[in-house]
Amino acid sequence: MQKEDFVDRVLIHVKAGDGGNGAVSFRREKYVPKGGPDGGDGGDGGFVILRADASLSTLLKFKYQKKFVAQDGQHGRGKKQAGKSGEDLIIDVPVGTVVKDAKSGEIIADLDRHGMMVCVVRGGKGGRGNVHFATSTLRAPRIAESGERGEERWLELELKLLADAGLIGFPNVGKSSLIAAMSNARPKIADYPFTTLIPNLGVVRLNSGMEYVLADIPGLIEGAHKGSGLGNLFLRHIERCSVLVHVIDIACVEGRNFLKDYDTIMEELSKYNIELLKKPQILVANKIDLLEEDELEKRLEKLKQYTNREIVPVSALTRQNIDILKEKIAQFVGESKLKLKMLPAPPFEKPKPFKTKLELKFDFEIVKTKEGFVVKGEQVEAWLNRYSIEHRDALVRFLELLEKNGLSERLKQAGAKDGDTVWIGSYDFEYHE
Ligand SMILES: Nc1nc2c(ncn2[C@@H]2O[C@H](COP(=O)(O)OP(=O)(O)OP(=O)(O)O)[C@@H](O)[C@H]2O)c(=O)[nH]1
Ligand SMILES: [Mg+2]
Repeated sequence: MQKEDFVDRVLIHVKAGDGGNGAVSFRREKYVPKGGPDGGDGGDGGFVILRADASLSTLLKFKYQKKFVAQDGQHGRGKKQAGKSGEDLIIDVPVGTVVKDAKSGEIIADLDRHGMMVCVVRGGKGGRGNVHFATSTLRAPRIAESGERGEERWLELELKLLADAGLIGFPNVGKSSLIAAMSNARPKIADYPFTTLIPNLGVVRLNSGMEYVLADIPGLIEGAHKGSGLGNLFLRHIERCSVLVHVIDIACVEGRNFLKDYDTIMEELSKYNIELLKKPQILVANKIDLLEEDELEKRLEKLKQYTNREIVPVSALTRQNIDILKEKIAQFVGESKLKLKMLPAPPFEKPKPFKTKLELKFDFEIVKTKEGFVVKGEQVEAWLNRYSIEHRDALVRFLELLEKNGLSERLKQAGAKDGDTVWIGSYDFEYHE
């Protein structure tokens, strides 16, 4: 498996808020027996929005939460009071997350900039209150719109795991042992060079909740930039890490010279791509458990003088200073992520709330059942959802509309006789020719 194949993938379900219903209400004043309509509008449902955040590195949090629901809009009330709109729900995902519709596989967005946002489901439009329905002939309208349901869908989130930091160094210095001590990765560890043949990724999590992705990269040797020991392949992976963690065997178990080791690795980096030397680099002196304290001090001092870099002495074996190293890398990763955050995100425009389109001319079916004749159709459902026909004027208006679209004629064709029952939604009436 190549590093390109380390993919985090999760399915989540998102639902936007429903719109609130419009109110049917009439003014009540002293000495005015029947005031005009004053039912306010329902609020719009909240949207669900995904936002890229450079401080995140993985999709792990979605293993624990998969359902996301934005707030509903509130219903309208009397005295023309509009219902409050539902709050939008913003879900933060790592930069680099590709958002797909889980059903169709269609790519909705590629969130590759910090702060970039995409609306994945629209809140339902709030219904209008009866104030909007007064006309010269209908002064006290008992009719209002219901709120629309918010959209919902399953999403697939996919993230190519890119290592924030990479462990580099000679073979056998303890890179795999270190990633095993710091993260969830469980690579093969053995006392011979070139144990690791492909990069391993691990997620390091700190007590603060911060997390980053660490790569264990196979050992480099002299001539790596020319391809020795597949080094050029591994150097390509190193190019993609923002922080380098350079591991040195300070105990020099194989009679190595740690200063020379340091130089060799630095030279291979620079020969492959001089830009690699500009990456933030932490020096890790591993295997300190093998040295007496005096000897260790002497060697660390020498290394410091020679490299002029910050050094973290650790032991992957005894875990001494592992937590300090985790924090140190986190600090470097945090700084490099800060730079990512400076890049401007493309502008975000929130779409309009969702509202079903209602047609004045439409077709429908008459289905004969034991209970009577049922009027059915997509637009019939849409109209019934928009207007609750327990309000008298809404019912009258809808029956008129159905009649214009040929209701009586269709019922007759279907074999309806005087006295038969006809169903429209939950409303039933008797058919007369
Ligand atoms: N005493 C001691 N031994 C260690 C320490 N860290 C690693 N080792 C040993 O060093 C050997 C090599 O460790 P690995 O983690 O496989 O080294 P590597 O750098 O991943 O090696 P390659 O994959 O070959 O590049 C193993 O025998 C480890 O047990 C340490 O801190 N102290
Ligand atoms: Mg290894």
